[in-house]
Amino acid sequence: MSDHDERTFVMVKPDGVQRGLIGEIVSRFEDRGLKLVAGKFMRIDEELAHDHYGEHADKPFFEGLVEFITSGPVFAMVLEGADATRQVRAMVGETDPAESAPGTIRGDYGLDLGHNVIHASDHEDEGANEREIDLFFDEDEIVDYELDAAAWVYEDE
Ligand code: IDP
Ligand code: MG
Repeated sequence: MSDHDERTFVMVKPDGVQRGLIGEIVSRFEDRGLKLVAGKFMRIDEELAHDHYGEHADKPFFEGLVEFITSGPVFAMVLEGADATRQVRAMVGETDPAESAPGTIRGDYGLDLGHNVIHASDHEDEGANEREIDLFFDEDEIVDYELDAAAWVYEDE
């Protein structure tokens, strides 16, 4: 894989779906030059919620988090690009929308920690991107293609 092929996992949470923000959010990543290589509109079941948020199992907010993430459909996706995991997290903002800068997704669309619109793999958690992609997508659901715009996004593509 070239330097432009780092993959990361992103998901519009049930609040973002209900508020009609899927298109806005996907657009931001497209506009940035990131390549959409997988997408799935789905409902998360209890088991997947526990696997996905396992690191928070001991936290007081865990039960509420599982209830929220399973409460309605989500839009899960895989994005590819240079330094994708870190760049996407920067676009997402802080965990708490109230602490997130305007211009970030959480800073523009959220006000409440429990309803922060979007999930993205944590670049500070080594391998979280690959783990989360594997959890949500089969290998044959990830689409291999050339993004013509990449020749303009990257100087050396
Ligand atoms: P992240 O989504 O920015 O990576 P994490 O600390 O991994 O943040 O927490 C996972 C999710 O759990 C958050 O996105 C948020 O929805 C929820 N969460 C985190 N901390 C709290 C809290 O203190 N109260 C309620 N929900 C929380
Ligand atoms: Mg996290």
